[in-house]
Formats: sequence, structure tokens, C-alpha cells
Amino acid sequence: MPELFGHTRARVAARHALITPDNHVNSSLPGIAGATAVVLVSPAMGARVAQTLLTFETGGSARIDAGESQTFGYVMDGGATVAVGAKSRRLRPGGYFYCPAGSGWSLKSPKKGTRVTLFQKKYAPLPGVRAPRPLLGDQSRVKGTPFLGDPAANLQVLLPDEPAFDMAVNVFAYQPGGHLPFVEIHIMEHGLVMLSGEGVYRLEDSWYPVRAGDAVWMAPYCAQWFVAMGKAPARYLYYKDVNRQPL
Ligand code: UGY
Ligand code: MN
Repeated sequence: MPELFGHTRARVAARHALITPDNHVNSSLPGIAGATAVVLVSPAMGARVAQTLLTFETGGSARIDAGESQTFGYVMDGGATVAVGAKSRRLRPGGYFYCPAGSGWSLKSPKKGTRVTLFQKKYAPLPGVRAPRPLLGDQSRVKGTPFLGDPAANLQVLLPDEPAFDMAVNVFAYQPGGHLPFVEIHIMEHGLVMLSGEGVYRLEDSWYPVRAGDAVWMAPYCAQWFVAMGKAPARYLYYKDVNRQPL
């Protein structure tokens, strides 16, 4: 429920957006059954990535042929069996998969209420470099590093840092009071979901209180900064486009 009748913290601007859980409206999407799907970020708002939140009922399923798009999926809570290419595994919270363009993925036997965040992006091939393979992973097995040497801002890079990948998906964990060291302005675009905790996100010339469940889109060159607040660490999962020439 919105905090105040007729009000919302959400805002969709030309070059950034904040979507809060009280704004969610479901889409019906081919290949998704027994689940709600909320498309939080998409080309319809000017983005070059799609970010979708799936919430599964018991018996729900997904079966998607990726076409030109690649898909990264992250299990936020619950659990489900995911198959990608020839690989299949039960994923728990923090489990993730990567499905390259031209391949397919499926999800079955979800626990009731399982939430999965998807990032989908059209793949930009790199001449002479073989496209990425399907991948299944677990965040708990990924080593974190202090961001630019700051132990209050820990970064986990979930996908291989290799030229074949034109997208990165990372988890940032901040101790209360931890923050990005400076206001970033960069060519890379972000789609983001707050996994836990709370803080303040600066997007262009606006400052937004954000908390678990909020989704954010940052267009290329959107000025951005974050500080974690509250008594518990704040964590977010985010997408960025990487490894390609600007022209
Ligand atoms: O990877 C990044 O650009 C990251 N430091 N940006 C962000 O957290 N908004
Ligand atoms: Mn950034």
C-alpha cells in the first residue's frame, strides 16, 4: 500500500526511474505460467535493457527461447529448478543463471512466492570472439572485493569478466553509512533492484530514499551516488553494459 493515499515515492523521468512495490502492475508474458511478471525497466522508457520481476505460485513455470536476447536471472527468495542449455540445477536465494542469445532457459517446481529478477539484453557480438556459454552460479561462491579499497562497500561480480560478455551483473553490499566514493557519470547504463536494507540514491539532480524491493533505472551518463542508511547493510543487484566500443 502507498504510504499516503494518492502519493508514491516512484518517479519516471526521461533519464532515470524509481519504481516502488506499490506501483507494480502485472504483464502477461509468453512462456510464463503460474507467476506474476512486472516489467520494471524496458525500452518503452528509453532503456536498452529489460528488467522483470517474476513471482511464482506453487506449480508455476517459465520456458523462454532467448532469440537475439541474452538473459540473466537471479533468485531473490524461495527456490526453483532452472535449466539453461544442457545444465540444470536447483537454485536457492542468491542462485543465478545466464542464458546466451540463441539459447533457451526454463524454470520449474518453484517454492510458493519465489521471486526472480531477470535482466534481458540484445547481445552485441564481438568479431573473432566466441559468444558466452550457458552458466549457473551461486552468489555465496563469488569472492567479494572492497570497492576502490573501501571495506564498507563490497562488490561481487557474478558473471565472468571476459570480452565475450557484453553485460555485467554485480551485487553491491554497503555497511550502514557506506557510500559510493564519488558521484559517478559514465556511459554504462544500469538496471538495479534493492535486495535488502535502505539508503538514499542520487539520480541526476534528485535524491531518493530507497529500500528493499525498489527498482531503479539509470540511463547512460545519469549522475549517480548512493549512501546506505539504517541499522543493517544495504544490498543491491545491478546490471551494466560492458566490453564494447562506444562506436
Ligand atoms: O559499476 C558501477 O558503475 C557502480 N559503481 N555503479 C553504481 O553502483 N551505481
Ligand atoms: Mn555506476
